[in-house]
Amino acid sequence: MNPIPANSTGWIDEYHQGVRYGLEGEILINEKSKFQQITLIQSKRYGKGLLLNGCWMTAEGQEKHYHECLVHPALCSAKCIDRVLIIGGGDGGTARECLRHKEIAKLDMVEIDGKVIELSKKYLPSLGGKAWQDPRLNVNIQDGISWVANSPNASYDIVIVDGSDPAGPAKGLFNKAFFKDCRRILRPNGIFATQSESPEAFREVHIDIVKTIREVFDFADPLYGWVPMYPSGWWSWTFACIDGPHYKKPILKRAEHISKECEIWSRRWQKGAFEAIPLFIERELNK
Ligand code: SPD
Repeated sequence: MNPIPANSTGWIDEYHQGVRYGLEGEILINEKSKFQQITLIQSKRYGKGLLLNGCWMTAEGQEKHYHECLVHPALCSAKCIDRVLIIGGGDGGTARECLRHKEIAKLDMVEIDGKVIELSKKYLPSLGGKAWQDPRLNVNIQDGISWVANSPNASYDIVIVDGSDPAGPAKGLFNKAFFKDCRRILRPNGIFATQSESPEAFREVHIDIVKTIREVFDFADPLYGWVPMYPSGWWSWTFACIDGPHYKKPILKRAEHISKECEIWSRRWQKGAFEAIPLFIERELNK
């Protein structure tokens, strides 16, 4: 776990070997839940922010860079989006973006750490916004891995994994057994989406995630964008399907409606982001 010292210079950093990624601000809350160290900060530049085990998760002024890119490639492209599952996502940002889609009838969200939800509602209310009151949202405080393992076959149109980094409570959200269960619970035309780390700061981890998803799903592709506060700023999300790369073809009417209120995501942005695969990653994936 990364240390979070309330240091004298007012910089709050995520530390890795030889590098650190920081925002200037002050620590509001720094407490240990049953699962992890939860830190909430007030930053000078990007509003309030959240770290788990010393790693950046989100900040009010940057969350759209992450949540729009995780949610809309899947939700704008799948034929049917009646039943949706989010694993993780305790700050509420992923649920908020999902529930902008009126075609969703039921959204199950499974977050292992109730404390993350409680503190996000209090300190980051704009992330969840109206989603917390939406009757379509069904929040479950429990382990996402067992939720997926116990869900019936073909029970969801969309499965979104909004976990933290592959260590601590989120470690089991990146292995083959978990991805296999995600495939099993997807309906035939469904789309799976997960955050898949940085192609620069965590190159090996990123490659391993994409390769593992490709071993499980018939179609899978990483999409590249930016979350400036995350390690290196360069980030990725990976989408997968069983019967064709549906995530690459957003439905025009739905996409136009959704992108009207987006900051980052649009059909055009998405097209470029799938194409923007760095050559070193493409070589590794083709080996
Ligand atoms: N190091 C950042 C990994 C991304 C984790 N998910 C962010 C949660 C935002 N809902």
